[in-house]
Amino acid sequence: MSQRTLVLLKPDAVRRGLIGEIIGRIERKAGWTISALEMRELSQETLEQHYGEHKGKPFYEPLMGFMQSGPVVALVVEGERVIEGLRTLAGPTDPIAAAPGSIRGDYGTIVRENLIHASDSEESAIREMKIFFPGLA
Ligand code: RTP
Ligand code: MG
Repeated sequence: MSQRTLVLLKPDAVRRGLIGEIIGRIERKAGWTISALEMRELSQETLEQHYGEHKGKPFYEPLMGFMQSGPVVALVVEGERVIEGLRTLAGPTDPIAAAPGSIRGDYGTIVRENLIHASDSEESAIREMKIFFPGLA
């Protein structure tokens, strides 16, 4: 089942020079392709749309600040079961709980600065792709 998902390489990944490493892992998965890619800084409005489900939680404001601490790389990735697959490749939210071999498990230690976002469902993917790539068919 071919799907599309929205991925963000968070500001820590960009700052630490891990763009190539992370995109390389995605590209090496059989049959997955990158169908859109852009580096950009995120406005408060864009972030509120993206992370609105977390508004009011204790980590929300620090998350907003972190996500605006530098540019991110936004991508749409397309391929077989890519929504579940990218969540697996990223690993759990807490990098210390993430297995080595996953992106968060290999490179992260801090929950907030966990390198990558990937849509968590088909519904989220459609919603998030519209936020970051409104022109995408
Ligand atoms: P994401 O949405 O970024 O792909 O991450 P996720 O689904 O694994 O985790 P989620 O619960 O949606 O949380 C969104 C992001 O907020 C930061 N966070 N900080 N306790 C904390 O300090 C905390 N909890 C979450 C992380 O950057 C997390 O990825
Ligand atoms: Mg999430």
